[in-house]
Amino acid sequence: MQPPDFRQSSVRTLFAIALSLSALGMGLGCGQNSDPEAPAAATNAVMLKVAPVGMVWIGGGEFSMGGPAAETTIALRSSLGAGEPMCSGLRDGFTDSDPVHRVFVDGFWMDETEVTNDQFARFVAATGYRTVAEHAPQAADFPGADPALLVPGAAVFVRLEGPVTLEDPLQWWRYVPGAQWRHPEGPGSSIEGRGNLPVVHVAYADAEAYARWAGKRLPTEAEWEFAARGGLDRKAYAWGDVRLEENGRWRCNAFQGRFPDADAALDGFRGIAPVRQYAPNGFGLYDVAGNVWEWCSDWYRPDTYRLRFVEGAVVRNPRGPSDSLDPDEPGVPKRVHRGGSFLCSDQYCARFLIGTRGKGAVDTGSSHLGFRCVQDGQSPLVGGR
Ligand SMILES: [Ca+2]
Repeated sequence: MQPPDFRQSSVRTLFAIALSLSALGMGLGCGQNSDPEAPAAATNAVMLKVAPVGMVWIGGGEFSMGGPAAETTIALRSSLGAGEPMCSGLRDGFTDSDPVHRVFVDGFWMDETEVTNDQFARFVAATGYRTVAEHAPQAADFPGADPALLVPGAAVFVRLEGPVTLEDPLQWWRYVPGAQWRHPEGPGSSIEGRGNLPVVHVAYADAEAYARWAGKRLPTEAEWEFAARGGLDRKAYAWGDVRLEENGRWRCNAFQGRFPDADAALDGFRGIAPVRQYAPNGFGLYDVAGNVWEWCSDWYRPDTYRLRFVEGAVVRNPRGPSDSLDPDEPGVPKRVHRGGSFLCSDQYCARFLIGTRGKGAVDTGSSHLGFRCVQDGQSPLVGGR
C-alpha cells in the first residue's frame, strides 16, 4: 500500500488526534480570522510606471496548463528501483492536473521570491496582525475537548531517527502547541537569523491579509503556473525537462534520500532554504519548485481541469471553481497549493513537477507552506505585454 499524501490531511486531522477526538472535518474555528487591526483592502487598480520593489513583470500570454505528459510520468516511474516507494501521482497519474489545456492570462507583477520572515515581520509590526496559528481553537468547534488542550499551535514536520512505513504521515507531522511563524518548530525555536527564509505557518487568511496590506493579492492558479513555467512550453519542470541535478548543479531545494528520516541534503539544504539559492526561472522568479508550497487563490477541486476543458478552446483568465471539493476530506474547504516543498521527491511527493497541483484546508498552515503575491498593473514595456 502506498502512503497517503500529506496534502490529503489537514491540521484538523492533526489537531483532532492531539485532542484524542473523533472530530475529523470539524473546523478550528479560527479560519475567518478577521483581525480588526488589519488594514483595509488596498486597490489593485493602480497603473504602475516602474517595477514594484522585488517584483517582476510577467507578460501575459497563452500556455498549456497542467500535466505532466504521460511519457514523463512513465519515465519517472521507471527510474525508481524495484520495491522503492513511489509518489502516488507517479503510480496512479496526476489525475487532478489532467487534461492539459490551453489558457490565456493577462500580464501582472509577481514577487520574485516567496514572502520572507523579514517581510512578514514588517507587516505584523505595522498592523499588529495575529495569524491563525496564534489563535486558540474554539471550544464550540471541538465539543467535549479538554479546554486545557485548546491551545494555539500548528503542524510541524518532525525529524525521525529511523525509517518508518509511509502509510501514515502523522508519524512525521505533529500538531505542536506554540508553533507559529515566529517559532516554526515550536516554543524554543525562533526566526532569528532566518529573516531571508520564507515565512511558514501561514493559513490562507494570513496570506490574504499580508497581500492586502502590501497592496497586492494572491495569484490565481493559472497565473502561478504561467509564471512558474518561465516561458517554457509543456516542460516537466520550471527549468525544462532535465532532472533536478545536472553535473552537480541542483535546480531547487527538495528531498534526497530515504523519506522521511534520511534527507541527504545533496542540494545544500535540509529543511527550508533562504530564498534565491538556486537559479531563477526564465521570468526571473526564484524557488517556484521546492522549498515551500505556495497558496493560490483558486478553490481546489480535482475535476477543475476536466470540467473546463473544451477541445480547441482557450480559457481566458480562469479563477477556479466557485466552491471546493476534496473527496479525501469532504466538507473541508481547500484552496490550491503549488510548487511542492523541501519534502518533495519522486519517492513520496513529486509535485515539484511544474504542472501538478497541491491542496490545503484554508485554516491550515504548516512548516512547509508559504506564499508569494502578485499585483495588477500596466506593462513597463513600451508597446508590449
Ligand atoms: Ca533539500
